[in-house]
Amino acid sequence: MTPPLSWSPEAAAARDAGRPLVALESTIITHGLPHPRNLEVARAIEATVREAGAVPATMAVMEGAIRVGLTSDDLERLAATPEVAKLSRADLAATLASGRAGATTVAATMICARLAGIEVFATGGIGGVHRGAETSWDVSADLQELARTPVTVVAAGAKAILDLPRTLEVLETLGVPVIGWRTDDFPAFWSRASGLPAPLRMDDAATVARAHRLRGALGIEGGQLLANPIPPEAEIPAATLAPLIARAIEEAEARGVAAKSVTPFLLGRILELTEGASLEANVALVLNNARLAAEVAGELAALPR
Ligand code: PSU
Repeated sequence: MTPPLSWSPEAAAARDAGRPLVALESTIITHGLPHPRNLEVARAIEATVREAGAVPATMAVMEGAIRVGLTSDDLERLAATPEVAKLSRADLAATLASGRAGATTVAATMICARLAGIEVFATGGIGGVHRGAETSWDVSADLQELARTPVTVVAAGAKAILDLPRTLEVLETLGVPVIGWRTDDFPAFWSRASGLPAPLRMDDAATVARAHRLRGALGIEGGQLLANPIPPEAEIPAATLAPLIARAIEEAEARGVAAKSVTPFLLGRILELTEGASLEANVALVLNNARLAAEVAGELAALPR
């Protein structure tokens, strides 16, 4: 059985012409951003990739196929559909088999990108080790996927709602290269710095692209996390956010929010508690990541396979 990939005309044309492609996820649209802003932002992310010289391929599951690139109508439909499944490695095949629609998380988007031959993917922030994971065992499948699937993920670090020191520990254990983009400090999503050192640092996209290909050549499985700090003018200082994050986590615990619902719940509460400021920061950092991913994709397209 061949993987059921369904390419958009734009993405297929780019593939056939050997143009640089950037994979994008759909969970950020369905679970990360509020409707109707989610549609506007999804379009802005795609436009940013195009302006930076690459072609966007937003991934989603629809009608039994993995969509590699969504048409404008598909994107509109997905952004407006409530209760879309949030797909990771565990449920990707099952959802395809059922014919139901699903949005791809970082983990699932990496799998789809690899199947489509796309080496770089832009998102907001990866999932990681949740605070209190020593009792809840809540660790995002995104971390394991980075260890297994050869895709370079451009993100503003891991979301600041997480336990960032433990997230970095797990990435180290799994052998995932965590590369600070023009920074020595691991970014904290809405804030530029977490106060934790980024294990690696790179300052030019050509080196990121070469390192990606070299991992493959060396037979080292897995991808890379390119940690790109939010632009300075858009950041929210970590000290402003800390008490709001703590409050949102307390509320999640009190309400018994668990598993896949934790991240969307916390993002939603922090949006309310910051009176929308966290959303503007989230948008700014995603667009920033889309631009950098397009640059890396351009460098990858220039390298021999
Ligand atoms: N980046 C954002 N917003 C999001 C996400 C990423 O700016 O909502 C999504 C990604 O799909 C990521 C998921 O895989 O959050 C993490 O969810 P969890 O912690 O349940 O693994």
